Amino acid sequence: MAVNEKDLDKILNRYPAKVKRSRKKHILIRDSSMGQQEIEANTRTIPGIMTNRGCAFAGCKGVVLGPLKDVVHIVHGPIGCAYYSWLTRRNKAISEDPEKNFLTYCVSTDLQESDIVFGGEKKLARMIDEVVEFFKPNAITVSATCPVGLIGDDMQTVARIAREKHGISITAYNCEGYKGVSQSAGHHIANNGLLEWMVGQGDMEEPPGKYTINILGEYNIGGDGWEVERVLKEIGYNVQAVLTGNGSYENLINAHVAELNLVQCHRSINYIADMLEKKYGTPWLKVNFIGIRATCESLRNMALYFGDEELMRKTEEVIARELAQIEPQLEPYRKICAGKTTFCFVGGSRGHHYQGLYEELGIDTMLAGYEFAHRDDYEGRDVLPCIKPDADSKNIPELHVVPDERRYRLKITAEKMAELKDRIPLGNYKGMNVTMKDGSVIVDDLNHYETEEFIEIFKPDIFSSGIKDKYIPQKMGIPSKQLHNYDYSGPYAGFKGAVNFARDISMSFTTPTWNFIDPPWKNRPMLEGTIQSCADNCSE
Ligand code: CFM
Repeated sequence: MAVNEKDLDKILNRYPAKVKRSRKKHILIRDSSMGQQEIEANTRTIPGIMTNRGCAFAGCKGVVLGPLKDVVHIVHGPIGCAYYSWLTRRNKAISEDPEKNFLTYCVSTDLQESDIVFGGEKKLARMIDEVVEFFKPNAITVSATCPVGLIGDDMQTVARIAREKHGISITAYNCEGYKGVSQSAGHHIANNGLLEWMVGQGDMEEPPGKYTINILGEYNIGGDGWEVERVLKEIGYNVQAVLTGNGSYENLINAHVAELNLVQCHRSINYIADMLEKKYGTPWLKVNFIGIRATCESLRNMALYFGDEELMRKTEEVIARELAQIEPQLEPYRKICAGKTTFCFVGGSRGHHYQGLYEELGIDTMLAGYEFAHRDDYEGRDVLPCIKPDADSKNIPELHVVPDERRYRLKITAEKMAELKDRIPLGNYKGMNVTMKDGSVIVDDLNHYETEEFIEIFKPDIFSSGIKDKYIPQKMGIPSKQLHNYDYSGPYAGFKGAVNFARDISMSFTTPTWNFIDPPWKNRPMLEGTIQSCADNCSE
């Protein structure tokens, strides 16, 4: 089933004219003959539209900072924001020292009406004292929710005084929910804080071993990061820090010693990847450990970067061994999945990352998009100079980063860097659009109404979704697979993760549940008519 401009118009015509004009810019029909197709992204959702987006607080505390396990993350605000961002993302963590894993706690200043009227600074200061006394964490972060910004609590000063008092890292993040158009703003705020206050605070001067890397933008959802690390360690890599899945302040402060930074989720972490290159001279490589082909390619690109024969040999050996193990396991699932179709709509990176894995199972992506990504995640980083800053993006501070006088050093020569850039995505990401098939649809900030309409057009066999949208397709008789928290399953990354994914998707297709529900179009009459009043022609 293909879609054309007329079909799109039919969907958009239900909107008021102004809304239609706006939404039209967020939807593309992929046509490679048109070269770079521009899409509008990272702009405010129109009030009244049922979006799946979150807020800046979610992006800062929930996504980027929250997974650091040896840190107590204080939510400064009313209890709801803390409660609903408590353990819902399935970013797993395990600590050698169980006393230093605080992720299971929900810590909040629980602001009451009197605090909103008279200010919450004293309460916050008291809470920090208590947290230090009870938990003795390696660090504390304080994230602001909406009312804190409105009443003007000076969290930065509270944090500075507490830092001096307790002698540990205590940092505050002005990530009020309304700051920016989505959680994406919060990613940026958190990236700034990690660079300013954490990375580089350790005293390591040299990498602790050969092939020392950091993994950026891997959050260990359902254990993804563990599967990736298993393979990397087997090849011989030394993972210094992960930002931030199963990550720790303890390792993060020495992240400056890495020879290479891997970037898994470009959207949430590209800021610090760039800033680390400027400050320490560490290049970043775009990787994707979702999907078998993408995993193999990422591993091979890493080996090319280090340019070591032994590393390349070991990489091929591990790839061959892993493939021999998983291929027979995938076989029965491939038979179930062959010829099926999907929608792949996730937050900021997975809408792209999962398409390759679907393809390997024989599943075609008809529609894809991101909730809150920016134009570069669709069109590639070459578009960055063309993106005009607006009032919302100017709201988030840009750090002015300069090379660290003592620690900056080029990890590879400038010539080698230039040569590698032609061959591998070093410091570059080409975005989602180029990998999508002609005729497929790309939608930014897909909403509930459009979801229903596109489902009726394409009738996909499965829908990749989050908690807010998953019940729309399910009520229409179409299985959905949450690609945010994996519906309590996972890991889906790397080699073994691909088998888990194939199994879960196959179960969705084969469960008899769907025999009990009919999609709306099944019972709808083929012909539609209207009944006219007979008043004009009738004699009575
Ligand atoms: Fe990156 Fe993520 Fe994603 Fe994201 Fe998220 Fe997430 Fe996501 Mo949900 S950091 S952009 S803000 S890959 S929580 S682990 S699944 S929307 S596509």
